Amino acid sequence: MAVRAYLALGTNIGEREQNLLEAVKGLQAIEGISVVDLSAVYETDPVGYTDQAAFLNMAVAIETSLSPEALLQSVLQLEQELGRVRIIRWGPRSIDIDILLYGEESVALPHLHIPHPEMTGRAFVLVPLNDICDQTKFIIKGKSLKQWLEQANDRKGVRRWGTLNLETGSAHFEN
Ligand code: GSY
Repeated sequence: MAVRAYLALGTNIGEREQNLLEAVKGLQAIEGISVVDLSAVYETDPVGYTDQAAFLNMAVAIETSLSPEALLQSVLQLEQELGRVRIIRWGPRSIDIDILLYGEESVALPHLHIPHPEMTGRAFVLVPLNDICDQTKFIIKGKSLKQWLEQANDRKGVRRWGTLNLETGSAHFEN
């Protein structure tokens, strides 16, 4: 049975919109994954290590027949195939793909935690996710995503940038 899962994509090295497009196309090409919705693309101030370039972030909804672990392996492999470059921990990277939600399941393995443990404090994750996800359905650490979004204090650092069109394989910059 297919499960709806949500992924977060981020990039701040190279042709950022191309990196996102390649990642979405790559996800679509994986057996057992069907991309069903895309958020808008947001330009976001770096969080954590702040002395680095702005990111483009977005969220992707998929339907998947893969288990959480198989999904993680597929995503890690895709990052490698896309030539993921990450210079330092918390630093610049060409593509990052994180599993945020896998249905309403919780996963607690040494190498995989779902819901993603850091998603509730990151406006660069919550704002895109809000485009494509029912914000009242998922309760994480006792609060709905709507509540987490309302209390996210770095929302000003998240600006709508444009959209991706999977059918035409193009990015549309809005400003
Ligand atoms: O966790 C993903 C990598 N990352 C990001 C990001 O994707 N966006 C923003 N705005 N800041 C970030 N800091 C890190 S690390």
